[in-house]
Amino acid sequence: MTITITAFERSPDRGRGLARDMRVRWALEEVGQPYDVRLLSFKAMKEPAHLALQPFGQIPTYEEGDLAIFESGAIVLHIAQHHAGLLPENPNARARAITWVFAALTTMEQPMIDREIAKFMEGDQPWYEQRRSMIEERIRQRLKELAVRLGDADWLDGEFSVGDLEMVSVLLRVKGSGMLDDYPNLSAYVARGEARPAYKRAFAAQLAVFTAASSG
Ligand code: GTB
Repeated sequence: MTITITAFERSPDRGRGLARDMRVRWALEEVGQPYDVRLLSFKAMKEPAHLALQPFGQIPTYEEGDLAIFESGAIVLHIAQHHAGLLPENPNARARAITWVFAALTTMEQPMIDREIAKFMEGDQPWYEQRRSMIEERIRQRLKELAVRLGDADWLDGEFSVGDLEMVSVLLRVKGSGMLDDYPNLSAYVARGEARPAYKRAFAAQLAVFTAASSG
């Protein structure tokens, strides 16, 4: 059955792989599943046809046969559960890999989202600088704790898993800020993720969409 995902017709991240279809593309590339992409304008994302698939009018979504789901974390987990390559066979190791998915999407990512919301929605407020430094302190604390846990391992729990896919994706959100530079093992961890052939194929595919939209 054909897998179809949705992505921005013209991504605000300008093809830097930060929009969340990238995580789904990466997972599909890791497990070797071909997929189609339906590109959406911001207007189309808020229309009934898309709202029926994604009640918040966002990308990405995932359709396969009579299954339609949304939330990139749920989509990536679905892919990992139905195809070999992203979850260990051993039940305990599997549970730990899933734990890292949640750690990435909640404990690690939340303050990063707060930082971006503060920048775009509150950047002109007189108290913005104070808020920004408070949020960045929370992010640094999480980075420090993660760096301690990762130590000199390649991946968070043995072999590369869906937990690493989500964690690297989340850390990429702050790569441009310089905050990762204080944690060389985390920088190297992110670089290992980006060096994976599946990541590179996914990145190239989403960049090609932006390049085509910009030249058209
Ligand atoms: N929790 C949902 C999920 O994981 O699927 C969140 C989905 C989401 O935030 N989608 C965003 C969206 O559709 C795009 S990815 N936004 C449109 C809207 O809400 O109207 C988030 C994103 C957007 C832009 C950048 N960027 O420019 O760097 C990075 C990430």
